[in-house]
Amino acid sequence: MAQVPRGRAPEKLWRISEDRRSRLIIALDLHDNSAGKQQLIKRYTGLLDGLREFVVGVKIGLPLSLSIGFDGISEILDRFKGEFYMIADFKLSDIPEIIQVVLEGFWRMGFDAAIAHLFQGGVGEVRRSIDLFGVVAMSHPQAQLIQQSFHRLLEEAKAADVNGIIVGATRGQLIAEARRILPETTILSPGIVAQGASPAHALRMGGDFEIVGRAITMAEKPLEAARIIVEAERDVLYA
Ligand code: O7M
Repeated sequence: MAQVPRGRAPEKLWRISEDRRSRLIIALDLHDNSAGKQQLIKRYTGLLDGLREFVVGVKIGLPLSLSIGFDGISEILDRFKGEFYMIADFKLSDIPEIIQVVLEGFWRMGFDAAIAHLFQGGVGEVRRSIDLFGVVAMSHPQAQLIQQSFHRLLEEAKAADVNGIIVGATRGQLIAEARRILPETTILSPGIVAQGASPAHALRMGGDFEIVGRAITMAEKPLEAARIIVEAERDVLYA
């Protein structure tokens, strides 16, 4: 049975995950101006309705916001915040006062968590109205500069006492290293399938949750795509 990390864990995320026996967070990045807003909201809510058996968290950022606006996002939050862990991914990298105000806005909208960069410093000063995750290592091959600062960013994550960190699933060794250095910190890993990491790879390396976008949202059968990923995760977690 998988262990829930102690530390400052994102409790709602772990609770839903244990109920559903899943570590899958969906990234709703579909950016689409081809349809009307209400039609798009219907499409996204239909997608989430169909996926609640397997998905525990929903990550929303600029692409979806540009398609349906913040009021459209609020509609989705109102409908689904009771069932999923809702994450605002705008990769904040600002002065602490501004991050704090933005977190309060996200909290009012109904988000459970947000994602911030750590390299700008000061994240530890932010009074948090919702959970906060810090980016430590990114999945794309060009992320060299950030990767050179990997250990410094882990220190920053620890000092800021974030609720979790982001380490790309394409960087398995860095997941293992992050787990070694911060044994109780929740690790979220994007980069599954569309960016080359196989389902459950991040979990095998010591990560906790896998963020998946296109492999599900653009699949002909999103439910089947999600099922395959979650079954691979269960093989690792509950073998
Ligand atoms: O599965 P994909 O490749 O379609 O989508 C991956 C999602 O993860 C997408 O929403 C990216 O913004 C996000 N992501 C990365 O792909 N790489 C990173 O290093 C970090 C993130 C991320 O979510 O950061 C919080």
